[in-house]
Amino acid sequence: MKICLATNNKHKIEEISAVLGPEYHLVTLNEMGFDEVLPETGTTLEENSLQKAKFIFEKYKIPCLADDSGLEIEALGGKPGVDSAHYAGPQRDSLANMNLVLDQIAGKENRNACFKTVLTFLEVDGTTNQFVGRVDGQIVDEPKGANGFGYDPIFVPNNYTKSFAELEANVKNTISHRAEALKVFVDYLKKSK
Ligand code: ITT
Repeated sequence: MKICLATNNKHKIEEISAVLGPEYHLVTLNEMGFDEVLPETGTTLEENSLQKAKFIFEKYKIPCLADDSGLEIEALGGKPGVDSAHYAGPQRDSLANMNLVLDQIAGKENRNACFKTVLTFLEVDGTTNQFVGRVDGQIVDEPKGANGFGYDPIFVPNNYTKSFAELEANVKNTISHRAEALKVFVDYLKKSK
């Protein structure tokens, strides 16, 4: 079965492809000739994930997998959350986003945070399922590491001392929010065969 990855984020494509492995026939939006911005006007990860999957499905009518993810910081009441990509403004700049978060939690003792992913899988007959993954951790004082993307340099997963950006990709891809959601997705695919 061909599955279209309904995302324009090349880091997500790399991570999803690495976790799923070669037995899945994944097709990117780029390979489909799609080069527009995906609509994301919802107020939750679930809504945005569903919106992206539906948008691509309606265009191409093939099974679609969309990913909406975000970082939730306890001391900020769950922000940046659904606004993670454009927290510091429409330029969607990761460094500016991280700096804003670090400014906002400066001096705060509570550093608890989690990353969440909501995957939406929309099948040719219209069947729609969502799969959720979460990883808990701490926000550090300064960005560290060069791997990964987005907020990875300021997030240290619980039971680790290195940030997601310092850990090797294969470690992140074993314990991350995205990996957790993908495990549930794979279980679903295996059961529905
Ligand atoms: P698509 O909508 O095209 O999938 P996007 O980058 O806009 O790509 P999101 O709307 O899900 O994706 O934005 C989530 C933002 O949260 C993303 O841009 C990163 O800044 C951050 N993020 C998501 N997953 C992350 C991860 O694994 N590590 C670090 N930051 C992440």
